[in-house]
Amino acid sequence: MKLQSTKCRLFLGLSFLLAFATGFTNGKTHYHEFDIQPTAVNRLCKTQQIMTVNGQFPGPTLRVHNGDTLVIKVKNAGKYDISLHWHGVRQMRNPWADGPEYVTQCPIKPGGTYTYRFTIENQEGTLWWHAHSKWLRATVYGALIIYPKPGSSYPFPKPAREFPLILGEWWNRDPMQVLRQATITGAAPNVSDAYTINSQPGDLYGCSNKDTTIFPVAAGETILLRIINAALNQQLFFAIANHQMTVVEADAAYNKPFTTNVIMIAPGQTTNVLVTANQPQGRYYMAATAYASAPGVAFDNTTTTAILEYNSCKSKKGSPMKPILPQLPAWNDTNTANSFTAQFRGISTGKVPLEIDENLFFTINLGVINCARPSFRCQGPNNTRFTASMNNVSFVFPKKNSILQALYQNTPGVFTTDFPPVPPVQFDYTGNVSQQLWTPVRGTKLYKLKFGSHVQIILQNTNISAIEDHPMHLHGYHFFVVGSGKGNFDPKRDPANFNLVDPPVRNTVGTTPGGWVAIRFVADNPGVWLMHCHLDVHIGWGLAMAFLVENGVGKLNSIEAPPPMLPQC
Ligand SMILES: *[C@@H]1O[C@H](CO)[C@@H](O)[C@H](O)[C@H]1NC(C)=O
Ligand SMILES: *[C@@H]1O[C@H](CO)[C@@H](O)[C@H](O)[C@H]1NC(C)=O
Ligand SMILES: *[C@@H]1O[C@H](CO)[C@@H](O)[C@H](O)[C@H]1NC(C)=O
Ligand SMILES: *[C@@H]1O[C@H](CO)[C@@H](O)[C@H](O)[C@H]1NC(C)=O
Ligand SMILES: *[C@@H]1O[C@H](CO)[C@@H](O)[C@H](O)[C@H]1NC(C)=O
Ligand SMILES: *[C@@H]1O[C@H](CO)[C@@H](O)[C@H](O)[C@H]1NC(C)=O
Ligand SMILES: [Cu+2]
Repeated sequence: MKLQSTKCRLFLGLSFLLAFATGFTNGKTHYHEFDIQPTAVNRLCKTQQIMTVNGQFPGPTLRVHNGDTLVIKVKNAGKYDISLHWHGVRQMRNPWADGPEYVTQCPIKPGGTYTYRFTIENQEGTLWWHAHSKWLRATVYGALIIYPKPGSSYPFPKPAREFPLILGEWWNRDPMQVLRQATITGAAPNVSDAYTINSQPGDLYGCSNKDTTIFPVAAGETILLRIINAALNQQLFFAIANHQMTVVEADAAYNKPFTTNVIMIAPGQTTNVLVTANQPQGRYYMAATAYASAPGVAFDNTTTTAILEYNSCKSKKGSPMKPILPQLPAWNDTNTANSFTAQFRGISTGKVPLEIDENLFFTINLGVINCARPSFRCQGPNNTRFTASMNNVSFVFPKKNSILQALYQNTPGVFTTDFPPVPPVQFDYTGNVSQQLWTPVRGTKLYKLKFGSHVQIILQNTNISAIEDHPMHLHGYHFFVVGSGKGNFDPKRDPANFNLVDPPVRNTVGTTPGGWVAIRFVADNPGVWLMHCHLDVHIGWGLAMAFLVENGVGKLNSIEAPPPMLPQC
């Protein structure tokens, strides 16, 4: 007995030392195998082959606690190159696990394998994972739920039940073919045929009746919906008939709770809401439809539904009662979208940087490439090809290597570090922009940040070819959203109105159409980190850039060594 307890103490001491040395409290390690495979599914009266993980659509839900480690072995049994991104996970010093193809890794080729290994450090809430290769994320996505550390709890009463609620977008075609066609013609890609909730379009579409997603509740209880917008190209409004939602968390950061009838959620964002079943027993539609901010730009104007179903509401004869539809805002209701977003107030996720070392100003532009003469490849407006840029640089993803591998191996010729900190030309960004400014330059340009620097970025929406809300996502970080406004940012007047007290924390933020948004963060995570519009149609046109955050002093402030078996390009 005595011997055993000494051994035990020794073991405890050792594991404590180990945890201390690696900088983590010891969480659990979760092992998963993700097989990327073609899978036949039936939607909208049609059976179609799509790419999935393990044949599941949506893909597997990952459930972990803050402090846990994930080891995910990805095998590509599909026909396309692929990589996976763990959206919103900070990946401290570990950009190797971030996933965007040609940025932090070469894609996993058909038949290939790559193991992502990463630890959740000081994050809790709802995140998600998705393919980060071309348009594969249309069907390759799933929820990543991070519970508080064992022994700690949510900053709100524990809900009776929890559900992931993933909004998606469905084409009656292989999304890769939709992208391919647009890439050839230079025109905008076809809009989707349906939106989905947990991969089901719902019964407002033909032949989706029996497959509608049901969320069961018991009268009186409060449930937590972990809402994720996994749609490829569309911001969405979401509402539940006769029920209010209390927003408690977004992008894995808690906020001061507020109550609303409708939420607006952009691709890349997550929003956790509490819903109390305080209505007469019954069935209530939950519905999502487009918030399409750009006048004149085609969009999918259909509505997806799921059903909030009180347990005892099935009518005696067995045929369920017809649900009530919620009222959703008009597709162009920017005021509702903005006033929803404006309600977010953060609760302490670190300190807001007050002094700024890097004062950056990035324009977010659509644009066109003029063609010498009309051709099959120039089917954009007025015989052009669509393009997009930040600070007039249209981002080119390298092909021969990933940026991070090139950085690590010191391979020249893959990227440059001359991304401009401010627009090369100043103009009235949100006014009537001269067509001479519409065509950007192309390049793989990064912006270098010193480790630990305090960064502010003004993301300025522009009216180059169209005014549109772009949800901008930054990898490897979450950031404080300290301000936003209409028109052109005014560096003299606007900073006085910044919220430096309780700004919300996000990893994806909209740039209001014809306006600007200001974000701040501390560059404490060395690596190569992509920043891009989360409308995939715009990434393909070049609406992206990347940061190169330099190493700090010492091993614990430097990029870790790459894992074995990195895919090669
Ligand atoms: C796009 O839509 C057009 C018009 O409906 C159709 O002819 C074309 O086949 C579609 N292309 C793809 C790739 O879905
Ligand atoms: C949706 O689009 C279709 C086809 O363009 C159009 O006929 C219909 O009026 C639109 N509906 C709404 C609600 O905008
Ligand atoms: C939204 O579009 C409708 C036409 O569908 C139009 O009547 C209305 O004025 C628009 N609202 C805004 C705020 O632009
Ligand atoms: C169409 O393109 C031509 C040639 O580039 C240009 O002169 C003209 O202004 C353009 N018109 C519009 C409406 O964009
Ligand atoms: C945006 O530019 C277009 C011309 O491309 C112009 O017609 C429109 O008035 C501009 N919008 C604003 C708000 O100035
Ligand atoms: C972008 O650069 C191109 C090439 O120098 C130039 O023609 C265009 O006017 C620039 N546009 C802007 C918005 O800076
Ligand atoms: Cu965009």
